Amino acid sequence: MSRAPISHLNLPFFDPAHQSLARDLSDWVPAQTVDERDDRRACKEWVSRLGDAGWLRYCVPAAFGGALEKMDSRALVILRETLAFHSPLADFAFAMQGLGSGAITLAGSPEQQALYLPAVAQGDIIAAFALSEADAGSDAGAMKTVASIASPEVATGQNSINYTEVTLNGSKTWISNGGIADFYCVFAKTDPQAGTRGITAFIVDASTPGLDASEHIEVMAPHPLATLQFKDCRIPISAQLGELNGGFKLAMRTLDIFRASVAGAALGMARRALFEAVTYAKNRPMFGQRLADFQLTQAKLGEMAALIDAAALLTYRAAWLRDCVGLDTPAQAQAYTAAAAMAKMTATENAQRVIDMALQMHGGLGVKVGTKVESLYRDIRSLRIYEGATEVQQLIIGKSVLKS
Ligand code: COS
Repeated sequence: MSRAPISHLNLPFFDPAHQSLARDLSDWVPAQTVDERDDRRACKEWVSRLGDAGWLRYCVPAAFGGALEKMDSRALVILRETLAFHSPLADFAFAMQGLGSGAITLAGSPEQQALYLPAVAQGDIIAAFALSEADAGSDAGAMKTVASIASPEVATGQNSINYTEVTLNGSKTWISNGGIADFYCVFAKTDPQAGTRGITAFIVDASTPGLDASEHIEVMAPHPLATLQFKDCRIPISAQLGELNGGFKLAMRTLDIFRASVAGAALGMARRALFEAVTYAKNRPMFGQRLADFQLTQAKLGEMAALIDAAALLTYRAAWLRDCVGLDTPAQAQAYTAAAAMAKMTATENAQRVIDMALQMHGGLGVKVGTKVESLYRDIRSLRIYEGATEVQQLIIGKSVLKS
């Protein structure tokens, strides 16, 4: 397998450091052989390898064992694009370490950051982000999981002390890394009447009594995914992440960082599909010539390449806006949120089309289980749904257009 293409990294969005990051990772990934038949075991192995090789250090800031002073969106995009080109499961393992710990990077106390982030960056512990519920996917604010905060008197011999604890009750679903994670960043209602302004984040260690993460969900492109049940799950108040009732905005800010990187993953899969299509078209004899010699094939390849480049430019623009323009003013933050939504929507939708065209070009081989285009066809599908479905991205962009 040749390495993922990197010539597009000459675009002005990138620094020489990004180019060498892509080159180094493009050399490293194809040299890894991971048996991916058991997705949970394989995901743990990818986390461990990505940690040992230092790639997970891009998921956290330098103060806590990260590679760079602050999280760099362009590096995240490049890492995900390159990993997804070779192995969508490796990309998943990488991305979930970042998404699962992102809220701690953004809002954790120094103690929480020191406890979790270096271990995430080493691949020693596995992170997960627990926002969605059965009836609260796109409408994240409609969640029903409740976190009750109380300070019961605890008897200690002759004295009693006041100990503030949080009790979680409810259920989360579609939780990536569910069942293999060591901790979950859980979002729950602390003021159920206050809508999105009544949600708080908490860090819940997987071994906490009252948390059951054993319900694995089988999906068309297998990866670790589970439903979590919280039954009188008690955690100390020190597990609160960020401000009381500030959880919804924290979730949105965390998703904002990673939405541009989902676009990067989609790009990697689309580039791989184009590579497979070109290789096949050049080698497949048909009607006395090669498949690639037909104008119909050339037109399709042209369309695929243009769809990829359009997605790439939006993706790199979003990452560059975050890294180089910043989010300091409301206008900058709004511009970035809309740009990340455009990137995620366009890259995932275009990748689905590109992969479908590549599969069609392969004819019967395209639907044969085990061919690369067949697995890409399944791998890409969930990217149009998770971390904000295409329809949610349209809504975010539309709201931004109206505001501006
Ligand atoms: N950054 C910071 N704050 C944000 C924000 C962002 N990107 N997006 C929204 N907010 C703030 C708003 O400014 C608003 O603040 P105030 O209460 O001070 O007014 C608050 O959050 C609520 O925002 P809004 O009214 O837009 O919330 P909605 O309930 O209408 O939801 C969408 C908006 C649909 C965009 C949101 O629910 C969403 O992103 N849903 C998809 C969730 C998702 O990605 N799920 C997948 C989980 S991971 S696989």
